[in-house]
Amino acid sequence: MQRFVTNSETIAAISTPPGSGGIGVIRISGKDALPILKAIFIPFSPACKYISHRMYYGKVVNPESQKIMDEVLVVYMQAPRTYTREDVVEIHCHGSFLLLQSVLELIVSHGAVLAEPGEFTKRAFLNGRIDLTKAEAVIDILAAKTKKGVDLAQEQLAGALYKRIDTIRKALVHIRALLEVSIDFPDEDIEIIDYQHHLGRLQDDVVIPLERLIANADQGKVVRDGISVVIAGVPNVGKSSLLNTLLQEDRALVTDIPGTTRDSIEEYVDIYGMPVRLIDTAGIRENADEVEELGIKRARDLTNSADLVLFLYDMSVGLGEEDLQLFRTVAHKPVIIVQNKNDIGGRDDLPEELEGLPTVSISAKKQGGIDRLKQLVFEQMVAGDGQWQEEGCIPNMRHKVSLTKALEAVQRLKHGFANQLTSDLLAIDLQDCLDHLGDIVGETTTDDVLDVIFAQFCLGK
Ligand SMILES: Nc1nc2c(ncn2[C@@H]2O[C@H](COP(=O)(O)OP(=O)(O)OP(=O)(O)O)[C@@H](O)[C@H]2O)c(=O)[nH]1
Ligand SMILES: [Mg+2]
Repeated sequence: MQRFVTNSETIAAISTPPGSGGIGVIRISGKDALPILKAIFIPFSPACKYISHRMYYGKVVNPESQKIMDEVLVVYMQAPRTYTREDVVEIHCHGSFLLLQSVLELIVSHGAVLAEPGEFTKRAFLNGRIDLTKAEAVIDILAAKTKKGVDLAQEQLAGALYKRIDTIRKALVHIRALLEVSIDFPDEDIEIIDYQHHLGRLQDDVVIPLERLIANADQGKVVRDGISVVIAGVPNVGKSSLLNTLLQEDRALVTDIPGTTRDSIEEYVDIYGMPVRLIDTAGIRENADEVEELGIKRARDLTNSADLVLFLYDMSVGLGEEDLQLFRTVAHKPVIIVQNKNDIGGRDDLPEELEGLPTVSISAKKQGGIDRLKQLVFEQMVAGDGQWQEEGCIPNMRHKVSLTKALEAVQRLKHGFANQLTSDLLAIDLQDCLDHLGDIVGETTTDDVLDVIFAQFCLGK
């Protein structure tokens, strides 16, 4: 099913980020893009013929006041070889935000409407240029926090997920075609439905690929969204020093006074290409003052919701009773034991309670053992068989919901085949499965879901 935009207005927006830069780009899309350009742009070369995909140099002039607004480069791109598949014009102005705003106002006064966030990409989707997984990949590329995130989003933009879904759908459509033959000739006295054969095909071509994609979504979630890692420990063990070392910047205050960090501090760090939300917390101890107590409460809450805890203690003084008490409050979480201050010696033997846990000895101050620590964090993040890494394909949570529903439908379908139900009954579950797969690529997705997806975009994209 192909969707088409009906009654589409010409839209315009500033497509470069807010703030000032060397240049700023205004994008216009729709049937009036070129007439609007001609109304406000005067080319320096009289030979300018607005050949598609060619840049022209000239000035933007307000036709009423004759005021010159900027010297610009413009490009007209004729439909359908454009981002939206409509006529598109880009005006490359100087990068002042106020200037861009006034040029945009001029464009609007000539008949364009301001684009909603994501509206250019939405039109690309509605005009059939990209499927929904690719549109979402554009969001992911814009939002990616690490190189790895960009790589994965690019795979999706190149159609990695779409192709897998499409292969599954083709298998189902093939079975549906065979079923339809038997619906058309119900009175023929031959057994047209080869139940056993279909069962095998469903298992190999539909169930197994769906299960793999769902597993990828679970395991790969960390690459997409990152994980939160809390640094926990009693006061003065070097939590803030570790945050600074991992960030390679003096972000948190470090002093030898216990209780320095009163409120939690969060920063993103890149660990082998994975986004990690690293949180330094107030040292947890008894008998803290009122303000510190609030920080400690927050530290406990953050630790409880973290994906991974770095439990830090000072190995130069050894693991004390206070450390052990704190450890017991985090022991139910995935934990890495971090023995800090190894530059001033100490003992690295651990009580039985902590044995067998991933452990690393470091010096936050002298930056020793940090690579080993990063490695341990990375291993915790990518636990599992790492299949998604090979496949380069990680469905997001929206996809996962639809994949799971599709899998449920195909399980019912298998049940139907096993019980040799009639073809018209089988066709219901089969269609159900196809519909859920259609949701992923955007063919059967409802308008309100589409609105939610495209609302995640920034303006001008
Ligand atoms: N020798 C040595 N000193 C360290 C190391 N890491 C931290 N320190 C020192 O230990 C003291 C406390 O460090 P912080 O990073 O402020 O410790 P913290 O755990 O954040 O302390 P609170 O915020 O008070 O809970 C400072 O004087 C640091 O310089 C280390 O690896 N080796
Ligand atoms: Mg601190």
